[in-house]
Amino acid sequence: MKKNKKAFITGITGQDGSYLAELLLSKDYQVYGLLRRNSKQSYGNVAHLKHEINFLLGDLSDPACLSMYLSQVQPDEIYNLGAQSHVGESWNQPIATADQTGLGALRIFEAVRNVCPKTKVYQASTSELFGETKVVPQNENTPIHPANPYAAAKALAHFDAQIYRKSFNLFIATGILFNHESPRRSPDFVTRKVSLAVAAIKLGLKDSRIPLAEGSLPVIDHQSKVQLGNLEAQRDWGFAGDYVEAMWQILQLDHPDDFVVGTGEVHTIKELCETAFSYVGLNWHDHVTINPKWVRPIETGPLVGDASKIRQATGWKPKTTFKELIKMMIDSDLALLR
Ligand code: NAP
Ligand code: G4F
Repeated sequence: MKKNKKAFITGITGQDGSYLAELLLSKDYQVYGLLRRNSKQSYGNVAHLKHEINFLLGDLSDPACLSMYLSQVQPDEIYNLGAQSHVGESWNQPIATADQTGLGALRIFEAVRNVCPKTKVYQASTSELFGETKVVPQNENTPIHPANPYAAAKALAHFDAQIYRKSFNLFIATGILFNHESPRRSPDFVTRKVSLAVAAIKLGLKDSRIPLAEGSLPVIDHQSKVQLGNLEAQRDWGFAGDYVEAMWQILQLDHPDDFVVGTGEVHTIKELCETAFSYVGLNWHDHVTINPKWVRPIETGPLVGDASKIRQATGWKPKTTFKELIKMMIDSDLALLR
């Protein structure tokens, strides 16, 4: 009889965790998800799947619970997506970020080494590893040069993934993913902050139905403007649904390796605003203002991914264009706020 594969996902309530859980369930995996206990017993982005996922209450800060669960479940695959994933916030919470984002990964690798050394592990690395690089586009050989506490924590996890792979012959692969977004993205990130603002302004909302973004402020201010930071920053934005396919592909290979995942296309925050506001017939100049509070002490980039290696190894390529992604997010936010 064919055995269903077992996958253990950390960060299952987040954006990527939810798309990955859907993908693996569609492939008949048994899905186990590490769920942080919270006072509201909320399931985040996987509330719609709560009867299909085996939730295990725990935390990446607790090595005992990680070893216990991995020893009990003996998963075929682990996807370590759990992290304090907000770059701006990492300057305010550097120690928590180092612990969850950096040491959290190391605790997973240690548990795997001790209790399930045959399990394949995917580590969520990031384009932020390249930081202030002047090399464009970036690939797996581009020097690592973190420029914020989040990136430093991810660099620790990335280097340990490579060290544990070589030292203990473990299958630990990394995906160096460039920015990927979706209607499930938290409003703390710039694409969703903008898509929510566009929808709220288009619908003329001025009340408590307007969602909260960074610093728990409404996404638009009393003048119906969205307050942003650096409009010149450049990012390579793809769709999260496409990128979880790449994560799965990376673990289906015979050997663990590091893979850049991106679209190869770069846009400024200004272009994001122009595309988003013009989609609903508005001029972004009328609705965007700068608040220095959202300008970071050090900006990274331009971050642009050269995904030739994964394309060659697995055939993976992004399916969703930048414009399609922005439209998808705005359509979803218009429906949400209506
Ligand atoms: P996200 O939406 O912020 O989700 C983060 C997840 O991590 C949430 O489920 C969160 O749980 C969980 N988490 C945080 N601290 C934890 C802890 N101590 N113990 C257990 N779980 C914890 O992030 P995402 O966008 O899905 O990204 C997934 C991963 O890919 C992250 O590691 C991120 O750094 C990395 N990454 C993301 C991108 C991107 O553009 N999205 C690009 C490159 C790399 P709660 O719901 O309980 O908070
Ligand atoms: O949307 P962001 O906050 O994403 P950022 O910093 O690139 O990080 C995301 O992608 C990384 C991969 O490269 C992941 F590793 C990480 O976990 C996360 O998912 O900011 C994007 C850009 C930045 O240059 C920022 O300075 O947008 C600029 N920006 C301009 N105004 C803003 C704002 N960012 C935010 N969050 N809010 C603003 O008002």
